[in-house]
Amino acid sequence: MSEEVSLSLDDVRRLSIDVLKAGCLSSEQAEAIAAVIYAAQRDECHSHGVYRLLGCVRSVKEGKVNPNAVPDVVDHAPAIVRVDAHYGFSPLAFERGKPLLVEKARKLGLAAMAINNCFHFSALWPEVEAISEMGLVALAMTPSHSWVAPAGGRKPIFGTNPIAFAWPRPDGPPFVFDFATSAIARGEIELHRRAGKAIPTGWAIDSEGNSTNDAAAALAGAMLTFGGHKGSALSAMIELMAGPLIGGMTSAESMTFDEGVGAAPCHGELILAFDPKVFLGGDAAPHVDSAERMFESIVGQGARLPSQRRYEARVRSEAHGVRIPKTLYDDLLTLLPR
Ligand code: NDP
Ligand code: PYC
Repeated sequence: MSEEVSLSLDDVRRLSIDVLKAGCLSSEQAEAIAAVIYAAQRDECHSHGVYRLLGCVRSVKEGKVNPNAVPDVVDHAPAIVRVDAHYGFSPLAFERGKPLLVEKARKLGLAAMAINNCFHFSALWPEVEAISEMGLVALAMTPSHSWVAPAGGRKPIFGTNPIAFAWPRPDGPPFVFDFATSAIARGEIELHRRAGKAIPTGWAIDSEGNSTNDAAAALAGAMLTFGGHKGSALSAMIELMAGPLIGGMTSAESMTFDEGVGAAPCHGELILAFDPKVFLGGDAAPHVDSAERMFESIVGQGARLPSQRRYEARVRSEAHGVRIPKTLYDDLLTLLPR
């Protein structure tokens, strides 16, 4: 078993902010980024927790990211908010645009937020969860870099393209799912490589197009979509809706823009918010009840809801803090001023 370090959640927040500020990010950028990294580490989403600090700092050092970017929020159309992230990271752009998105969704029943020109490294669930905490249903999607082969092909053209959904519930945290349309997030393969662990069959092929269990060969080859042609079609939809539809780069264009420096992907993100009260008019209670009956019939047969593991991890981390590999902790310490 590899050595681990125990951290309190306050340590995680402080370490994240210190590393990001030492990496030259403005206080506002650093705090918005640290908030999503903190949430991911707390919920034991290791591929998007403090590990991501390494990539954020590298992306700034490579000169691609604007570390002082101040996003502009534009009231573009009755149902559309646009946020220009000005080549900063996405979390601050999301934070700045969210109030107008929520206001529009409450007024019209359905509103969209298009974020453009952002570097994107984070899990999407903190965003949809935040919108659902305001009583709205939310859907978010984003491309990444072209790492994933389409079903039936061998050359990477799609990103790992996550899609996340949240549904508010009356007596507890929302129903949330959030997954890559590749078989697994690329960050998870990177963590396997760091730990010297084999990856399961079905995640990726090597650069010759053969199935591989070697994480490094997978990262050099092509990742595979989840569910064959179904994940492939969903991934194409995300490329289109969070790419050309909003005037953003596709994953292939983001990869070209990167020029091989290995920065976080740069593109856009699409977030949709729906207000059930506007859809339903008068009394929403029967519809809330029917959703709750569906959740009951899932858990009632011993299946679990997506995010249940995450919510359990949250309670555990809030009580006991978190543990991260010592090798990762040591790598993070090298980014702090001596
Ligand atoms: P997983 O394949 O682990 O799927 C995650 C989702 O499925 C979660 O909602 C999870 O809930 C749920 N889930 C897992 N197992 C079960 C089960 N047995 N029953 C019910 N639900 C289950 O994650 P991925 O590797 O696909 O993605 C991980 C993260 O990577 C996501 O947060 C995503 O946003 C992020 N990502 C970000 C990208 C970007 O460009 N910014 C690109 C790609 C991924 P739970 O958490 O409770 O286990
Ligand atoms: O894990 O696939 C991934 C990923 C890409 C961008 C951010 N996370």
